[in-house]
Amino acid sequence: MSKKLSVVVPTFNESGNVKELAKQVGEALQGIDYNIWFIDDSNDDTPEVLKELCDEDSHCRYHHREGEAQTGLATAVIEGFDMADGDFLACMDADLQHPPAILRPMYAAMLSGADMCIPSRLIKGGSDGGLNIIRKFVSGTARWMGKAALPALRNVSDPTSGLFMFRKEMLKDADLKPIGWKIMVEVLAMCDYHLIVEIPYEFHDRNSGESKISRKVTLQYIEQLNNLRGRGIRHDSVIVTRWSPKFTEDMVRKYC
Ligand SMILES: Nc1nc2c(ncn2[C@@H]2O[C@H](COP(=O)(O)OP(=O)(O)OP(=O)(O)O)[C@@H](O)[C@H]2O)c(=O)[nH]1
Ligand SMILES: [Mg+2]
Repeated sequence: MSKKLSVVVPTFNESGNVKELAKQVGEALQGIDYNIWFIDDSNDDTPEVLKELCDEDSHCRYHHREGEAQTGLATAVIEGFDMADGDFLACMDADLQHPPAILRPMYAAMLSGADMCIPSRLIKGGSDGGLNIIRKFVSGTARWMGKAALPALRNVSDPTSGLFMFRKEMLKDADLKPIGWKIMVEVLAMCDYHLIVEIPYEFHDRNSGESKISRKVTLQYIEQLNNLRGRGIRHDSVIVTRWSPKFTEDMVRKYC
């Protein structure tokens, strides 16, 4: 039986990106049963653009949050995970830094039996898209801190990104506490899983609009790691497999 995929996309002032993202996701997932859930906290015209998009494209849904007690990226993604009806859930940024074409090999990895697929910029065939030295340093430090604090992150090459796919069932008994931006770190520490597949991908420059990253996000990450050190569950039998670019192509041909 075919497996449905829901792609959850958090949005904050991304009106210049959402239509292009939906188009590219549609091209990537031809023949696959999928939908896209935009969870939006914008204060510009993004909700109007999302409404238009959802009227035009039956694969798209959106939920605009206003005046809710909690806003922010983490609560948006977790709300999206709760609302989405896919067997597999993916999380992807709206600004096209995560190329939508990667969704097809991620889906193939899930069909091959993975519990989670984590694309990586840092394995053979991947690239960070020429991040400047400061962003490289910040991102490297975040990874180092995460791995030092949490054993669950140690065998994963790119555990702090916002791009991943997993079986929705994994959320059933997981106690996710949405603080900050690093949802995948929370999933890796709190969910039960056995097989992770890593596939290479090329990170891109933001397509349009501005970055929302701030110093507060860094402080929240430290708070999150500290909190997860006490709460994280044991992962005794996890296997992390890395696919080469060639093997990834073969698996797409086999499964999709
Ligand atoms: N719903 C929601 N989405 C958010 C919020 N803050 C950021 N986002 C979205 O989260 C994703 C990641 O944010 P970015 O600003 O691209 O962060 P980044 O990729 O680390 O920074 P850049 O590399 O500069 O783009 C984007 O899709 C944003 O629109 C928020 O408060 N609420
Ligand atoms: Mg971005």
